[in-house]
This record gives sequence, structure tokens and C-alpha cells, in this order.
Amino acid sequence: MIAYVGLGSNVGDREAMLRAALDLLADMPSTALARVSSFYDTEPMGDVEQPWFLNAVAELDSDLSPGQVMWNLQRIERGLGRVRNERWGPRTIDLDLLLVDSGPVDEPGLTVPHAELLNRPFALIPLLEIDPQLKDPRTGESLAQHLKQLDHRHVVNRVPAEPRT
Ligand code: A4P
Ligand code: MG
Repeated sequence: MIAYVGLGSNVGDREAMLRAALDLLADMPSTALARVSSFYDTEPMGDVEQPWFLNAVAELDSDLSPGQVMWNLQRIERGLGRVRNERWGPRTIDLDLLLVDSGPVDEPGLTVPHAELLNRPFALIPLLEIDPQLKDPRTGESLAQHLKQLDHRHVVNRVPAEPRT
């Protein structure tokens, strides 16, 4: 199964947090870290006043089920949260299971595609950088076409430096 994971951080050393999360994704059992998007400096979405995010997307090639991948993402979030609390105070690392190639998932605690994916340029843009051909498995709609039609003023700036993969 191919799985796309959205990464986001907006507290402290955001780049170090994303890199730490990528290292842990690469160590996930029965899973390879296949590709990583650029990093993007993104305007916060939602009503909460908060700092800008650094967002990225990782492509995993995994023998695990979507539920098992989600379990591992939550384990990684907890692990990074602990390190972060000890060293730098408040932390944020969000890992979302955006999309898998095995079809939609509707389980308690797990909806794939991620419920907010279609509304979030900060997730769609790095996702489409990895694979511009991706489609919404529920409708068959091209995600690139969807993004073009999205009326958004939300700022998503690609960070020029290449991430280590
Ligand atoms: N859950 C169900 N399906 C999934 C899935 N596919 N991936 C459940 C991840 N989680 C999924 O998630 C809450 C629960 O959703 C999980 O326990 C899981 O069982 P959460 O991320 O812990 O919390 P939340 O309710 O989503 O609140 P959070 O994290 O405050 O909000 P969001 O929706 O994750 O958004 N703006 C920019 N520019 N960039 C960002 O990254 N992120 C947020 C946070 C807001 N604005 C942003 C960004
Ligand atoms: Mg989340």
C-alpha cells in the first residue's frame, strides 16, 4: 500500500521537528519512506491566532494496513511530543494520514482521505508535488483540478532548501 502522510509544525524549530518526524517515519516497521515533498511555509488556517506552519508530505510504501499506519503515526507524535516538552517547552507536530492507494477508509477514529484534505492547500500542494496525477478515491476527481478550482487566498510558500530524504 502507498500512503501519504501530512506533516505540520508551528512551534519552536519547525524544520528540526519535521526532520525528526521523517527519521521516525523511515524507521516504521514493514514500511519504506519512498519520497518527501519540499517543505512549505504556510499561513495558519482556521480561527485560532497562531504562528505560521512548516508543512510537508511524505510518501510511504508499507505492508501495514491504514489502521496500523495511523497507530504508528500517533506513536511517533507522542514520542516527539515527549522529547519536545523536555527540551523546548510547548511543541506541535501533527501527522495526518492524508490518502492511501487502497481506497477509502471509514473506521472509528480513521477517515481516509483525511476529512479536511480537499479544503487544505497546505496539504494538497505538497501532495501534488509528489504525484500530480493523484485522484480523490471517493469521486475520481483529479486533485490537481480540484486545487485549481479552490478559491483560496491562503499563502503556501515553498522553502527553496532541499529536504534531506
Ligand atoms: N483521525 C481520523 N482520520 C484521521 C486521519 N486520516 N489522519 C482522527 C489523522 N487523524 C485522523 O486528530 C484528531 C483525531 O482525528 C485523531 O485522534 C484521529 O483518530 P488531531 O490531529 O489530533 O486533532 P484535530 O482534531 O485534527 O485537531 P488539530 O490537530 O488541532 O486540527 P487539525 O485539523 O489537525 O488542524 N494551518 C496550516 N497552514 N498548516 C497546518 O498544518 N494544521 C491545523 C491543525 C490547523 N491549521 C493549519 C495546520
Ligand atoms: Mg491532525
